[in-house]
Amino acid sequence: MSTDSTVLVQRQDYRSPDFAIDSVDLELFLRPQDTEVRSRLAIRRRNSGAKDLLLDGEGLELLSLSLDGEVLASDRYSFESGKLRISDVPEHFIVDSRVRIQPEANTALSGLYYADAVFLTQCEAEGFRRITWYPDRPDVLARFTVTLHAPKATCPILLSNGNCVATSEADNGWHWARWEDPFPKPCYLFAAVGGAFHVAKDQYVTGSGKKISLELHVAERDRDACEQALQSLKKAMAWDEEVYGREYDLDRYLIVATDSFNMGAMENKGLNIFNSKYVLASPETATDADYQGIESVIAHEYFHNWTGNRVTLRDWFQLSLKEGLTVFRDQEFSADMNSRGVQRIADVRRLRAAQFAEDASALAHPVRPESYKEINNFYTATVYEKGAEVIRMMHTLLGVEGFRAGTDLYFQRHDGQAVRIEELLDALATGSGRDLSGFLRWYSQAGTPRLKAEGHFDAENGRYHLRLQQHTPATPGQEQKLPVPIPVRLAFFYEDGRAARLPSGDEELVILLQDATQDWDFGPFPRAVIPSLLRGFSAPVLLERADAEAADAFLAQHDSDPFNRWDSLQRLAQKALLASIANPERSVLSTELQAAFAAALSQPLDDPAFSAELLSLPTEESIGQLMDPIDVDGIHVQREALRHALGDIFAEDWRHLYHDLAAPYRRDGRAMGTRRLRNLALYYAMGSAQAEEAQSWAERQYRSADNMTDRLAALQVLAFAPHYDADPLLSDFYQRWQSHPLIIDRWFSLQLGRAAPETLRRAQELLQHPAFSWRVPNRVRAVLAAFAANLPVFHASDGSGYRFYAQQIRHLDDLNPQTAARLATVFSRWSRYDEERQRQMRTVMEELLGKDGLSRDLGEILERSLGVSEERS
Ligand code: B3K
Ligand code: ZN
Repeated sequence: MSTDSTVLVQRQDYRSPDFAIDSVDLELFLRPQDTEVRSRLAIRRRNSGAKDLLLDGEGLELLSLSLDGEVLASDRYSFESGKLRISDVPEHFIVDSRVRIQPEANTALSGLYYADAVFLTQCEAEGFRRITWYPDRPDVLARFTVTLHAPKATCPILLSNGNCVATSEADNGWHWARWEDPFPKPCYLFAAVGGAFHVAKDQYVTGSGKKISLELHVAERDRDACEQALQSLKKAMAWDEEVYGREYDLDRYLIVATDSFNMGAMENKGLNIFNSKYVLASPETATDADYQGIESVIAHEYFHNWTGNRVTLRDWFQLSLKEGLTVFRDQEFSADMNSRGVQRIADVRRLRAAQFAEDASALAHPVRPESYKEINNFYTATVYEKGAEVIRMMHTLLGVEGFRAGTDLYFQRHDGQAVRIEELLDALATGSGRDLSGFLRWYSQAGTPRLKAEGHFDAENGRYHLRLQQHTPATPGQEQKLPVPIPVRLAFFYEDGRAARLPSGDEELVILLQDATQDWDFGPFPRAVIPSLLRGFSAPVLLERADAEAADAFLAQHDSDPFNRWDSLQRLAQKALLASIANPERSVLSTELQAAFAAALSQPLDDPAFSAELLSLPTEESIGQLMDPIDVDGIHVQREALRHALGDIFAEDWRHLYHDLAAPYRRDGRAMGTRRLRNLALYYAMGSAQAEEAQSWAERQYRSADNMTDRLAALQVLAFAPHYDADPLLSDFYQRWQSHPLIIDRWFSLQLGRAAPETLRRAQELLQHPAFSWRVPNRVRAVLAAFAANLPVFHASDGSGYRFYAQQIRHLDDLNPQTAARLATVFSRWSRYDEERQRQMRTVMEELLGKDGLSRDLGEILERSLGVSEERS
């Protein structure tokens, strides 16, 4: 391990920067193996006590260094663990440096890299130090001028942040372009791109009449797959004006798509760089879910222009200040563009799957962590998704207008600044006139609160008494927990399913639980009522109702809140599954569940996407979260049994749905929901006694589909079916789509879904396939993440799944530590399994920890997972 791998950065150690950077002039001479970076920094002292200047750098070959035009003598500067120290600097001065870097050898995809004949950058969080010597921290804001030089033939397009102010050609076939960004920014928002692209252009006119040129840069072969991204961008721009009063601030908005990217996308000022998964779509190549992913990620990066870029972070501990708020904004945008109820269900499903699991693992941490070794390890579901839930709770309490008054004040006060989460909370509180101080605890306390609800109807006085109690279990390093403010949205129903009005005339209200225990009293009501609690999932907690049994059966049929109706039905299914896992003799289909399914199937199909949600089985992961220890095999067997039972009992419904819902391709919400429901019917039919017939439906659907959603859904049910030989169809699929990397990613994953021992061999073979590449994170994830998601195979009792997976992580860590570390987080949940599996998971982690040249990224994840951070730091 490198020496600085043990440096623990602590939030409380923050010190404001000693020097300010007034301007940065960068000049890059782009060559794949040997790029020269010239930098001129105009620097000013801010802290009179500081004598020496410290700059960050990583993997830079220093070619020259001078101060105010004088080459620096070797006794004026020194190197110390990733830093360059220049001693005794004056008040104002200029530092010129020249360094050499190697973009093609950069497989970590952080800093400047070269992939698919394109030069790209990724600087968040600390990639800029891999490009030049610089104070690489978010609270140093500077004005950037960037000149890019490259051969015109291979790099006809040269892009950076802001406005292009000059271009010119040289005699040797090279050309250059100069870009100026008028907005001072931290270096993590710097971007530069050089390559050949097709440019899809559009225009957006802002509310104040400014014309913005929208330019999407994609590979030539993808020229017809740009429409969704451009439309989504225009919708997001209009929405941010309408809902937050925020206009775009540059003349151009540039997006570049690449297949080689560590995450989803990056919000660099005026020049977003995107994983092509979140840009490219056509009906033949993209699924409905892909279309929605594009809409949401395009919006997310666009919204960062105000929440992240114009107002940025003081330090990396504040990451959720931009990410939690921006996720909340993109969730609300998607809810406004699509069905609000279905959106909320999808968001909570993701929160529970990723964030609740994180809270229950050795990696549990607060939304604002207290320390880190590698900040890239904290781009987590907790910082993003739980962070968004905390914002949502405050939005629920303040209401639309109060919240808007708060964000207006936030932008007015902090535009151009680098701030903390406190500044946001203070602006929301002052702007709305409400006290939000208790919410800071949501940022400092890790763990998922348990919310216990007990209540009864008092027939004497017609009142409903409700007692709410909260308790947050201990998490690593945080034994004692205190109460947090929990907004609970609730409504009441009569036993005939009609909504009960409260004396105030409202049908719904929000109460705020602040203490460990609080009591409420509602009514009077003319007759008995049943409450619907935590509607819309108004707080990120685990709700335990004393009357769950009766309430779930009732609410699964009658709740008018789509989220709660869905959640009640899910709980009925989970309960039935847990009972039959514990006692495999009993039938897995309970009466309540059957009744709820029958009700869902007989209701009119106004919202087919919502019907599909109601009728979907809980995931294996979500059932596992309720078990201690997790019985992966039992879960899989019983879930398949339940699928089979529902497939048989409602065989006629599935058959009708499947045949009646067939329709030519359209792409509105209703058509997408209809496809989803129809493919769900196919899924149940394939798991039932009519499987053989359903198989022929699926084969026909695979061959004749006029869109990728249906084609892939058909292929998936066949590929996952235990006794079906899907290889002929899989090779047909490969032949058809081999020139489309995003589809070939699906092809890799599809082969790893079958819960059978031979899946391990398939995974091994896929790593040898000519189309597999260790350098492309999408491809690596297509195999490894899909493998880990196959619970019976990954958790095979002989440990073979763990060993295979760990071996690949070991290899990947040498190339791309960030992606290796992220994939390794699945092991952090080891303590949730039986003792033998625990031992096997710990063993492979311990072995990895001893690896030569272990990265700081992977090292930190393993140490925290094993609970050995103390000894090593
Ligand atoms: N801000 C980037 C994430 C950067 C991740 C660095 N490891 C994308 C986003 O959240 O919008
Ligand atoms: Zn973000």
